[in-house]
Amino acid sequence: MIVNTCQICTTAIGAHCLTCNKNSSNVVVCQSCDIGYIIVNNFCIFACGDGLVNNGEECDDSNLVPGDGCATNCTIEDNFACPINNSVSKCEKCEGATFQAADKRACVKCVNY
Ligand SMILES: [Ca+2]
Repeated sequence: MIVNTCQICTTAIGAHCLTCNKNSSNVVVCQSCDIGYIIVNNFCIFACGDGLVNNGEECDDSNLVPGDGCATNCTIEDNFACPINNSVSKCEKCEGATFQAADKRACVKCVNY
């Protein structure tokens, strides 16, 4: 039996579960979560800080410390660059004659004209 209303999912499983169904043991199982959340042990937990760049995150450097390039909500902070890879984000500050690229994935060298 497919159950896909938010109310049923959140009542049965907890907040942030968007879709769910019942397995053969009649247990409600979460199928998908709000953006920024991942399923762990049938609960949707906030995925920012887990060290993986999940759906809805620009970066994830395994912590929730502001000022290191990846903010507490897993967005890239101003004047930092966080290259994309599938593992932990390693952000660098754009210092010297560099500036943050539009996609926030690299520091771009300033060019003198
Ligand atoms: Ca994450």
